[in-house]
Amino acid sequence: MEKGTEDGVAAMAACYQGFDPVSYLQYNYTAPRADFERQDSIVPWKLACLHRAFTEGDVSGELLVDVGSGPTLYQVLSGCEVFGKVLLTDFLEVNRQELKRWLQDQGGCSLDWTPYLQHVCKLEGRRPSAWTEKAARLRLVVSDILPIDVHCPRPLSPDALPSAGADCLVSCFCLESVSPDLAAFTRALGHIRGLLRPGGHLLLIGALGESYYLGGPGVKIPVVPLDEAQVCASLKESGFTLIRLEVYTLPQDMRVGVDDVTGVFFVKARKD
Ligand code: SAM
Ligand code: HNT
Repeated sequence: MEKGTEDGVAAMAACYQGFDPVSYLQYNYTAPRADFERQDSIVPWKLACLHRAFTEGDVSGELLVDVGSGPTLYQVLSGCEVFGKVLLTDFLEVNRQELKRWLQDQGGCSLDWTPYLQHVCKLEGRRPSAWTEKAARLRLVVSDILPIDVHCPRPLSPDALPSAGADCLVSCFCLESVSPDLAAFTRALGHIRGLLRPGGHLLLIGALGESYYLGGPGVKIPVVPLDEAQVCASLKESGFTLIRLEVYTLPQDMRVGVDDVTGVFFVKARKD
């Protein structure tokens, strides 16, 4: 790594030492951003994109890897029905611990995922009360919660994946919020591409036009502000073929002062 890049990456890692899962969940995963009664709320939009992507028929295989899971589970609620094995990953131990508490079902979780599970059951045409079955399915298929660093050419430990690679990757709000600049974002995309088998799919969700977000009270984390054209160019440059890009524009009342995000993109792409 070049010196300037190395410093930028180190500065991001230092920022993340202040990340607080409880605040982050509160800021982004409660109403108004997660309002299941509203058609135009962002979280239901993300869940619908993921549901569609996993049920179109082209995404299949045995192993799904979620890159930079953070303290959240919503991003694997559809995929856990399609894949027999799901790996969750994050850079921070506090986030891996949060996920572990949910998986072990022994209490102490910072967010109740029930409305999320119920909502995705509805998308799947099941009764909302089937949420307990979905929770059990997710606990069954998540085989591990591993450390990851997308700035490393090999982001996971060498024995974490079968040599062929994963069949599918999902990654939400990770790469742009851990990269010091656009070049690092594109490079990180290339690094995670190495985790995927040829022909495997990437489902990528991220922030548009965002220059910072709060990882906790007073913890301002810089973000690479992206536009749609830059997302497409980075994908191409790092060896992905775009299948679909969708954009959600944040309504005024969802701009709640925890970041300056203006929109959210959803990408379905393939590694050739
Ligand atoms: N995926 C979750 C979501 O959709 O809300 C969390 C996204 S959060 C904005 C960014 C995550 O990236 C944090 O959980 C953080 O710990 C993780 N992270 C920080 N540095 C990273 C790195 N170098 N490699 C991979 N993940 C990193
Ligand atoms: C995290 C990113 O659902 C914007 C927005 C939502 C969820 C997570 O860069 C971090 C995040 N949302 O609206 C954002 N900031």
